[in-house]
Amino acid sequence: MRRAVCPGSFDPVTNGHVDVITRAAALYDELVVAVLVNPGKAGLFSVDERMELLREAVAELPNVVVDSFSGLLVDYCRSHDVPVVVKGLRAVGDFEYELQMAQMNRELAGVETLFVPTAPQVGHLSSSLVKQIATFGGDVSRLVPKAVLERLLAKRDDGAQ
Ligand code: COD
Repeated sequence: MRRAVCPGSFDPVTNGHVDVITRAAALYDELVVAVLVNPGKAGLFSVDERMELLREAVAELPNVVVDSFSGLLVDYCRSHDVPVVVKGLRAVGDFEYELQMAQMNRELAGVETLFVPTAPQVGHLSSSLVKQIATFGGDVSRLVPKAVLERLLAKRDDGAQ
């Protein structure tokens, strides 16, 4: 069985992530989307919320599983017998950082990285920009899955009270 992992913060999942996940899922028998648990960095959404939003976003992809991990990605890969990491690439900035991580992950554990170039219509999307725009009342309805939009609006309304 060919397996791969698509790791990230996913705080929250955007249409850019969904595009990469959908395309990667077509290449493997099973794709694990793994949310990093980072105790040093509180996100807007808890890890459980991120996983729930991811599950809703990929509900129509039967071979995608959502999980979380802490520590090194290569340790997750080793313990779950996953030989490939899939990453999305938006621009040169992504490439420099992602290349370094890919080389390190290969050196540490022989884990290979597959880069999926972003689709032009979502290449400008990032979770941080989406959060910023939503916080200040901008329209992110075309940038995120429906469930994420609803949660962002609810969080904004809570904050405004
Ligand atoms: N189009 C295409 N790809 C996109 C888009 C988009 N619009 N938006 C995001 N992506 C890609 C990103 O390039 C990334 O590959 C992935 O989707 C996830 O993005 P984020 O922003 O949710 O997550 P990151 O970049 O914060 O995740 C970083 C990791 C958690 C993967 C990384 O820090 C990690 O592996 N940490 C574990 C600790 C570890 O092993 N460290 C040593 C590394 S050598």
